[in-house]
Amino acid sequence: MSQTVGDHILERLRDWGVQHVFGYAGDGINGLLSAWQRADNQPTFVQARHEEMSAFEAVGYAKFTGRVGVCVATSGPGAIHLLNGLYDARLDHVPVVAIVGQTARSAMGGHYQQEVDLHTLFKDVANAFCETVMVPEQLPNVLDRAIRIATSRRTVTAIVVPSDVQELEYVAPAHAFKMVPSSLDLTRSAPVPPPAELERAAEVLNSGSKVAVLIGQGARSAAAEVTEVADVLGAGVAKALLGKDVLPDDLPWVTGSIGLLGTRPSYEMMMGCDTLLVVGSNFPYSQFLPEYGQARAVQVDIDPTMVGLRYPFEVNLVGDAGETLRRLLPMLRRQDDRSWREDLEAKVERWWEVMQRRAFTAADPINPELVFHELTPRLPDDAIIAADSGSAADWYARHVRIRGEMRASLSGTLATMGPGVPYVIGAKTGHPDRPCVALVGDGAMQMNGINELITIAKYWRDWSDPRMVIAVLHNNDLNQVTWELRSMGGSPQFLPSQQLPDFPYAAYARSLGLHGILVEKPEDVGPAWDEALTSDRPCVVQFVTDASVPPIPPHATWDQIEKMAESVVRGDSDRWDVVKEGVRSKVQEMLPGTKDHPDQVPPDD
Ligand SMILES: Cc1ncc(C[n+]2csc(CCOP(=O)(O)OP(=O)(O)O)c2C)c(N)n1
Ligand SMILES: [Mg+2]
Repeated sequence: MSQTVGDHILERLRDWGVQHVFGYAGDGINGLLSAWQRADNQPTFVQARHEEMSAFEAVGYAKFTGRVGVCVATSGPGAIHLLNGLYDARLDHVPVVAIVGQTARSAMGGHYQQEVDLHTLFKDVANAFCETVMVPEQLPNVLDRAIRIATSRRTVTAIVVPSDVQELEYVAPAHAFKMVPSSLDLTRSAPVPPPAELERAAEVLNSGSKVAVLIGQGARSAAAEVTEVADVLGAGVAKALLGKDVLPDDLPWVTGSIGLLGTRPSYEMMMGCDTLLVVGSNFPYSQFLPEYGQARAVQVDIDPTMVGLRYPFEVNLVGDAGETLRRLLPMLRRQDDRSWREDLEAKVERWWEVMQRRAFTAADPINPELVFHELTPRLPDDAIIAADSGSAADWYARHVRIRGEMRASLSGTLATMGPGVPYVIGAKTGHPDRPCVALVGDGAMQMNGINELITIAKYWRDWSDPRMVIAVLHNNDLNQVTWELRSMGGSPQFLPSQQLPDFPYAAYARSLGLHGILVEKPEDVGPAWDEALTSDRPCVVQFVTDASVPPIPPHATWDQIEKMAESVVRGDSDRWDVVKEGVRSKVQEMLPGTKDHPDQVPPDD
């Protein structure tokens, strides 16, 4: 039976095991859409409100399922809208394939409607592979390469299909000159460094007595090996943001997040170590790693182009994290002096006490830290969690304690606003049986999350477990940037850029047939989480939070904290009268006692 190019693209996607495609319609892909109808919607088309959301959904799907994410958009404006989501994928090393339309071949170059130079548009984001299908015989090769390259290099690829080509009859490549055949198979490979390189790494690691380990998402399949290495070396393990769910936080030697959003124990471990092992992480902020020359360092990464970037490593092992560590382990000598590790464990224990204390510090009306603190014990073991960029990322990084089968992510490298809600839509599409939680600021909700609630309302009945909670930090402020302005820009708050208009998030959710809860009192925070996490439908919880609670970085000195507090007090708007008494006193409440190691002070009681 004859097939169009559109039919063939969908068949080939099915052959690759692609079950869902995230997209938005337009006449640049009409040929594909009519093929979709003939294909009885297989793979399933998931419709967003905006192509950027389709791309984010593909990223969330790929992050939480480990499969390739596929998104589709029309030519011109649709392709342009995809861009930010595609960059999110590319920067976080997530495999995503974009399929976009283009004007018909007869009009190309004619300054035609919705014709933009898609190769130039995608030149950077899809630099690994971007190809236009001009004749049917280019398929299946172009599609296969797009999937294979995206998957094996964990990156973004793009296929451009002019609208008239989508409707041509598909003709397979012939066994002939200038024809390129193709095949479907993709096997996983796990490269390992040669024994001599492993010996060099082992020598470095065995020479230290205070070993710090930093893991990222590249260690995902190596949790057991990292655990064993850390045990043998008597090390603590810090986690880069994208590696937050690689190891649970109930292990006493896991120091938690690192960096500006990180924990004090991670910071102190890095500042005090004499040896550093980085596994599967491209954590960019070298000021949170040991002083240059302080530590001998080894890196393990699967990508030879990503090693040696962040620290003057002595040995850069290129290989699969699990396989490499498995081969390294027999070469490592057990550290008998456990004092470094015991000291780290004590710091971690104290840190959680500090977190608890911070969460219960009074605020007006709700301390955002309390929202995250109350969430953690209520999270189901199999929850999937997404945080948006904004102060939510701070509280997520520090307060959410990973355990069980939980998965969690955010836009780690692009740090874009907006992926929180679409990530969990992508997650639910891949795992309809798992509860999902998105932690999102009001700015991000107004940017796009509100619209994407419509998508949730459209699809939630298809999910076998309907639980999806969208938690909104309603602080009427672009708070993260406000604090950045205060601590780095020296400006109290520039209201014309920072202040946000009000919006009834919970009531709006209810108007869509979802559940919505407005929380205005600290004592209602826990019960609201309970209600949301047991709801029979997706639920928006609108937490009215205090914008004056400072996201204190782990390395902040007392002076810096006081400066942040003063910057609020200096704020000249009436709105800030509420906090006049000050973040200063609040900060002091949170960090009683000492100017030297504020975060390390145990609670008074
Ligand atoms: C697309 C995009 N625009 C702007 C920024 C800069 N930015 C980072 S966090 C933030 C504020 C987020 O505000 P909101 O969502 O209300 O969260 P809050 O910090 O108030 O909790 C901004 C503007 C960004 N990261 N991404
Ligand atoms: Mg906000």
